[in-house]
Amino acid sequence: MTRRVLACLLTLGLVACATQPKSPTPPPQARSAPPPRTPSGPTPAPAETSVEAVKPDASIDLTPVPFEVARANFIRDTAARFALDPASIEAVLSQANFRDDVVALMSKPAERTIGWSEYRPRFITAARINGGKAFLETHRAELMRVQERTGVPAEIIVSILGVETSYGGYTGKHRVLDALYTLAFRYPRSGNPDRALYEHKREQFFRDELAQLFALGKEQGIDLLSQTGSYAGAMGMGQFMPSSYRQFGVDGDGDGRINLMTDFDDIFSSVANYFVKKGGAYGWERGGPVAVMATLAPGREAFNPDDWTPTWTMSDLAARGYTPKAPVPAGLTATPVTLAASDGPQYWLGFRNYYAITRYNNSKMYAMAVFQLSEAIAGRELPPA
Ligand SMILES: [Ca+2]
Repeated sequence: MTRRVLACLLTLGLVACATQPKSPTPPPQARSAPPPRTPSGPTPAPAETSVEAVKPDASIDLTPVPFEVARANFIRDTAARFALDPASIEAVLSQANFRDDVVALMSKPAERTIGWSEYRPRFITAARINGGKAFLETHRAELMRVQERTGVPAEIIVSILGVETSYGGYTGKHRVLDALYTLAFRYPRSGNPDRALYEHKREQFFRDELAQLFALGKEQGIDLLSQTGSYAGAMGMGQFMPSSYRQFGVDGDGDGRINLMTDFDDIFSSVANYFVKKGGAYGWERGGPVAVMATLAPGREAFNPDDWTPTWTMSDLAARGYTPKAPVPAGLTATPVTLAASDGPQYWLGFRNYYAITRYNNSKMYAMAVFQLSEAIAGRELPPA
C-alpha cells in the first residue's frame, strides 16, 4: 500500500465506482496507478479494483497471448474452477461486447491532486447529509439490527452507501458482463514498459473477477446478461466486485439469496461484514473510535508511514510530537494522517476502524470523508476542512 500514491490520486471505493456525471472523485483503490474516476459526486472506485504494489518480477511472462487462446483458456479454467458447464460460459461470453467507453474510462489520466479542503466538499454536501439522515430514518429498524449484530454503526453503513452510490440512486449503467469482459481481455495498455507488469496484473485481476461473476451468477441466480454496475464491474448499492460479493456477501434476511441490488437487509449486512472481515486483525472493532484530531508539536515533522495499518502506540506517536485533541482509551494503536486543510496541515490519528474504512477504498481522504459524513448524518458537528 503505497499511500503516497494514493494520497495523490484523488480517490477511490469498493471497486470501481459507478460512473457518475460530475466532479472528480477518487480512484479505485489502486495504489500504483489509479484507475480513472469519473466525474461526479462521490463515487470512488471500489477498493478491490486495485492490485498491490507491483514489483518487478522476471518470472511473469508478459508476452501477449492471442485473444482466442486466452478466451478458450478462460472458459476451460473457469468451468473447472467453479464446476460450470463450459458451453454455458461460452453461450454467455458470445453475447459479451468489448466496450470502448470502458477502455476510455479506465485509461483516463489521473486527475490532478487535490487537498482535503477541496475533496471534502465534493463528498460531504448538504444534500448528501440530508439524504443520509432520511435514508437512515427510512431503514432504521434493519440498520439497527445490523449494528447490534456486527458492531458497525448504522451511520457508517449509510455513509458508505451515500458516498458510493448516493444511497442507491446511482449504481452504474454499464453492463457488468461487458465491463469485465473488456477489462479482462482488452485492458488498456499505455505502451510504457514501466507499467507493463502493472497493466498485466490489472488484466489478470479483471479476468479473475469475470470468472467470479460466472460463479456468482450460478450461486445467486443473477442474470449475467442484464446486470449493470460501474465501468469496473462493481455492483449494487455498495458497489461490490464479484469476488467481494462472493466472499463478504451475507444473506441478511435469510431468504436463501444474497441480493446486493435490492434487498436492504442483505446490503446492510454485507457492507458491515466487509468492514468487520476485510481488514483482518484490523477489521472493524465494536465500540471503537474511528479517528481523532491531533496537534503536532512546533518544529516536528509530520510522520507519514507507508500504509494505513494502525500499529503505532500513543507513546510512539507522542515521541514523534503528536498529541490527540481528545482522550484516547488506553491500549489503542493508530496511524497518523496528514490532511491538507484550507488553513494548513491538519493532523489526525486513525484507529482500527479508520483502517477498516480504507479497505473499502484505499485513500486517506476517502476514509475521512466516510467518517465525517457519518458524523454529520448522526447530527454531530464537523471540524473545519
Ligand atoms: Ca437475502
